[in-house]
Amino acid sequence: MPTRRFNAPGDAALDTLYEDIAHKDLQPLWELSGLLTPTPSVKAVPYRWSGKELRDLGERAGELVPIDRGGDRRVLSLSNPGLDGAPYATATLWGAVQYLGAGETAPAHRHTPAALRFVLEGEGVWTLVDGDPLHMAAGDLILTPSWTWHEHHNPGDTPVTWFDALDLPLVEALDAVFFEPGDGRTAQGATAERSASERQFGGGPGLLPGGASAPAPAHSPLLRYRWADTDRTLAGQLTEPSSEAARTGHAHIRFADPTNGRDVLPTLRCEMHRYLPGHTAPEQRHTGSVLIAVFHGTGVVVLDGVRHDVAPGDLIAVPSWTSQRVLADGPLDLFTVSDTPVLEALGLYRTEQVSDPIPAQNA
Ligand code: 1HN
Repeated sequence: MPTRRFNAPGDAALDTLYEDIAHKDLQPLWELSGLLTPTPSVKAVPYRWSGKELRDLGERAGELVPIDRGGDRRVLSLSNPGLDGAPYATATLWGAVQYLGAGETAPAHRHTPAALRFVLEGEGVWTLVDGDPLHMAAGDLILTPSWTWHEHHNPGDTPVTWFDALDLPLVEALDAVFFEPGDGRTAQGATAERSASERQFGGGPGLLPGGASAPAPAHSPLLRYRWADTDRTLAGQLTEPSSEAARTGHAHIRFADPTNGRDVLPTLRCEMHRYLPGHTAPEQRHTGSVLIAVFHGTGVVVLDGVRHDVAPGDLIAVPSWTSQRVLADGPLDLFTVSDTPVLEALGLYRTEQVSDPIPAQNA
């Protein structure tokens, strides 16, 4: 029941009106407050999960919990302390670590929420996306777009852990979640060194298949972005004297659909950042939320003025309109995934510089 503000005590006619309104499942706007806030009212809080703890707990789950227990995925979801126990990292983003033991298989299924994987360490796992085997090694980005079949295989003799991100909370809020399990059979046989998607769309910079273009899917047709390419591009930005990256000490790339430059998935933007000590990237905030996976290096991520020491494997939730700046001890490589394409498409993306770009020195 809204708090009443305008009726005088004992006004029986008004009391009856309010009761009748409530009885008809209506609410008077003039009694509601807190709907239109001057800036976003965000429930999720800025938060860091420790990579070491995520690894330890994943390993223990690997020993104690069989892979087929619940959804055929051994996944620890990031549950933001501001979200009342929901298994969501922010209002719109699911984040998790997934642990696949030596010799294990996570069988095929598909769902409308889109997913991506960023490999934090190790290699040797294959994810098949609509039957196309994609090898996963440290630093690789692997896409499993909406409604594509996907299954994971670890034929090696060491467990592999990776970071999963999905737009599940967003798709759930839109009442658009569909899920279909596979038939339980998993793919067998040899896997190609380069996936079909890479052979067609990852041949080389600016080289795309000729001929009439097929109707474009809503996602990138390139499904694996290799670390060697990402690393070389970041290093190239920093060594090119005329680049903004060289001037600021902050290189960043956006993973894009090679056919049109758009984001890799309609709902999710992926980026890789390399910060050097003393860089001058400004403190800023923007609408929409971000998850950060720390890949290489150590430093501090300052969120709404609170310092979070970071190390490889750490995962960080940056809710909407949280001010953010990064301090690097040495080269610091951060993978980020955000819902920015959604905010941009809806005309809701806003950004604000919070302070002057002074060199970001770590204490
Ligand atoms: C999923 O399908 C995977 O396929 C991982 O690896 C995490 C979290 C929620 C819903 C589906 C996967 C997931 C998921």
